[in-house]
Amino acid sequence: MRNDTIGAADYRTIFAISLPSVKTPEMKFFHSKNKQEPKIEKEKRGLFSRLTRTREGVFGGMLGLFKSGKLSPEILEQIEDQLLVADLGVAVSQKIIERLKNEASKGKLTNPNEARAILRAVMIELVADCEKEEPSLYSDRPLVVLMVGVNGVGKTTTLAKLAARYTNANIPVMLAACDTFRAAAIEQLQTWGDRLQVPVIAQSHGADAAAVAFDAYTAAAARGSQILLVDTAGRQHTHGDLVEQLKKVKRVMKKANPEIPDEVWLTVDAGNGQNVLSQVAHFDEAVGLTGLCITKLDGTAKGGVIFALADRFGLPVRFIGVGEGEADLRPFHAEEFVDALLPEIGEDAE
Ligand SMILES: Nc1nc2c(ncn2[C@@H]2O[C@H](COP(=O)(O)OP(=O)(O)OP(=O)(O)O)[C@@H](O)[C@H]2O)c(=O)[nH]1
Ligand SMILES: [Mg+2]
Repeated sequence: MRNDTIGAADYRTIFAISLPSVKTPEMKFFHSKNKQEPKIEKEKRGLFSRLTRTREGVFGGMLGLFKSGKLSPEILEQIEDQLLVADLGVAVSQKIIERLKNEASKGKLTNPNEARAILRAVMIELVADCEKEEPSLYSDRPLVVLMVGVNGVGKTTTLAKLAARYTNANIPVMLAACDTFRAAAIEQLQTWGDRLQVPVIAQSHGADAAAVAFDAYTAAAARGSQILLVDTAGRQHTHGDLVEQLKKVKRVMKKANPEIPDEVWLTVDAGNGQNVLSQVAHFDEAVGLTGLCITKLDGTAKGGVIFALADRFGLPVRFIGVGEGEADLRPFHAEEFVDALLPEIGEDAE
């Protein structure tokens, strides 16, 4: 039976993904194009297979350390080393160690299963506040998301994955090619636009990025787009001119509508480890961040950096990138993420 028109709530249930709600008195309807959207179990399995490096490289071995049922100082030291390898950072690693010691002193840590349960609880606690509802859409103007970050972290790819995600839910998207700095950046975005059949507003290489952003918002509002995703040039946060240009993009956007951008998302590469902490601090100071996208979790054993970020900044983790394809983007769910990092006992931990 064909069922092309389904309500947003039904859509969420059927496809088990959280989509943004729409700020409108009347109900918005999403049309399903993609009947093959993964169910939550499939998504979970997918995530599990993508986080193999951090899970097997770090947490599997670590749970094995609890086999003796004793938490000697040497074992605690090895556990801390493993946590540091996964890039949870010193502060978070020490918090976890303290918790383990505390539970051990109550006699609650006598085997790997108990260790897993305690680790799971403490890790979920650490990142629970980073899981947030997706921002609501507006009925009368596009939601504007400004994507920022240093070179090569995956901003443009993440933006394209987001465009695919919204397009699949029949939410009209527009892209703004505001990376006018790097040669070929505009073409890269246009290629994605062609592939996803999403309009791209662009000028030529070297054009004023702020002017492109202004035009793109005007076009998106005129054409009834519900989301405008703005690509920007990869810049080192220490590169003063480019940071100023980014601030200008934000300022000029506000001339089109003082409320925009609604969201400023910093993309960081999980493989960059603790360096991402200074990236977040600098970009937050320069343009005010409302969320993070954490990419390349599939290619690194440093997936623990999310815990360090949560501990230090507490910013929402909007999405995680687990591959190069357009479907390799997941909303961040604390429990699902931790479950994908911790092997079941009798599996990798043996
Ligand atoms: N394995 C993996 N690769 C990714 C992921 N996200 C992005 N990439 C790859 O990272 C590389 C850089 O991605 P871009 O999206 O061009 O990065 P960018 O931040 O826009 O780069 P600049 O515009 O040069 O600053 C590309 O080869 C992407 O395919 C991810 O989640 N996993
Ligand atoms: Mg780019």
